[in-house]
Amino acid sequence: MKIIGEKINGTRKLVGKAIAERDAEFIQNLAKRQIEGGAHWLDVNAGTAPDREAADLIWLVGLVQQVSDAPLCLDSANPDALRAAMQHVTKTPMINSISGEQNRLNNILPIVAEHGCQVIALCMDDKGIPPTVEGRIQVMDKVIAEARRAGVPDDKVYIDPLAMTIATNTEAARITFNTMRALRTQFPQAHISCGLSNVSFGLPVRSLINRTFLILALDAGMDTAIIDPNDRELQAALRAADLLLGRDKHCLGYTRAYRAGLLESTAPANGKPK
Ligand code: THG
Repeated sequence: MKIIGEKINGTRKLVGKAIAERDAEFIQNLAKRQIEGGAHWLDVNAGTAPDREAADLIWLVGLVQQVSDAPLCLDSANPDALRAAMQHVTKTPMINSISGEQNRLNNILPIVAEHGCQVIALCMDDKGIPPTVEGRIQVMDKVIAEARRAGVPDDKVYIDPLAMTIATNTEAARITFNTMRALRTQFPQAHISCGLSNVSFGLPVRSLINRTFLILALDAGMDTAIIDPNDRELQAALRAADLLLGRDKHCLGYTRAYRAGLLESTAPANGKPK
């Protein structure tokens, strides 16, 4: 599975403060640590203040690129901010995101097509997030058709079926997993991605729910996730699940992670003598 590091997100309190105060060291540390944790892309979200977003995003892009060669995942719904940031990236970034919303199809999809970007596509439109699997697939039928028409091939699209909180609807995760299974069949060349943390919103021990969701989503066909790469338990669960699902040839990823000391939890799990 590929990892998009979630931490440089201006909607998080401390990151928002670091952006407002131009605290370069704070942001660059987040970038470096996530790369050490194995992130393949770094999500960069400048927050949602319309008057500052473009300038803040450009500042973040420059800083992150000083300490990391990883491609960025530009997380914004604002076409002007995205276009501005595109002028400053050194590697072709992933764009997060398009959806069935007309504004995004009209104004963000052309940026994706013009620059040959990979793109996250959300299963929602101007009417919101459809409550059923069928509704989410219908939205994606339209988005993929528009993407193809614009010249964006399916294998550059990372479909996000959207994870809603389980606290208010205990069917929410099952709908997400079933949507993933349907997407796998419908769009075999496309990738399937997801941001996990919404699913546990409002419940205690969120990390337990998040990592269990991750394992079930991997079985449903997810190949990319927006996560905290520095969450050890999440990483260990991920490697074991990849192994058990036959996605780790010769157990190489697992044994390498073991030798790097990444798999032992901090508490003894099974009482096995050392
Ligand atoms: N889909 C897509 N993009 C997304 C989301 C999605 N971008 C934003 C969000 N959802 C994913 N990013 C985050 C970033 C941080 C957190 C949650 C989601 C978060 N972090 C904890 C905090 O701020 O306290 C710290 C880490 C943790 O506890 O795991 O909550 O769904 N396409």
